[in-house]
Amino acid sequence: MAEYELYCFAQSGNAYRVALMLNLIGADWRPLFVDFFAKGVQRTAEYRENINEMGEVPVLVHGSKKLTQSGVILTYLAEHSQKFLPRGEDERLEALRWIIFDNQKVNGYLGPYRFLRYLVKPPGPPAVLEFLKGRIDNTLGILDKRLAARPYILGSAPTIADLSLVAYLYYPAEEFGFDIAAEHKNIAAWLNRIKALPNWAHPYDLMPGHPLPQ
Ligand SMILES: N[C@@H](CCC(=O)N[C@@H](CS)C(=O)NCC(=O)O)C(=O)O
Repeated sequence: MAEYELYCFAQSGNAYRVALMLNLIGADWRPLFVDFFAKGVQRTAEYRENINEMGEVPVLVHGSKKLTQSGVILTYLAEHSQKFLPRGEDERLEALRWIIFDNQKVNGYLGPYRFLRYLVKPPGPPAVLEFLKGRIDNTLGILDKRLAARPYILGSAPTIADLSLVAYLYYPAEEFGFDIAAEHKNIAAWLNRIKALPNWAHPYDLMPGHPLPQ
């Protein structure tokens, strides 16, 4: 049995944060497939009772611990591995600030936008998509500006803040209908830097469930 088990599915950027971190730290891990699309497993009473009361992936199992919320899991893995760990109080708080901004606004808007535009049939209402796209453009602009002055979110080294923020940004441009990297040159350079880290892998190669059945 692997040391770590991760409840996940390929299309989930929220789960990708954790899968990527596990790979980058060289952890012994295996994915446990959650059939989100065909069966809505995460919405069943059984899942909520036994796996995650919040009805979400990712869920990380490590020994007797079962952790949810990617920001919590990344913090746990960083502390255990001493890798991608923000150092000192200022860095810790700064990483937390960006992880919350990410959860609420960067991937918090990109996730639902991609879901309503690409993953559900028929797609969501145009007015909702237009609202989300406006919010996405604004938050990506903030992220791009942050990265103009430094190679990684906190400075010269990658931390869990970077691994959180990249969560949805490697998915194909056609899923969003616009090319994030082409439109934001500092984000593009940062994505390439993270992609060059040893053991980086694409979400569709790390987690089960891609491609979706037609
Ligand atoms: N803030 C959470 C977000 C987790 C989340 O929203 N996961 C999605 C999949 S990408 C989910 O499981 N949604 C459940 C549902 O829509 O029923 C985290 O970072 O872990």
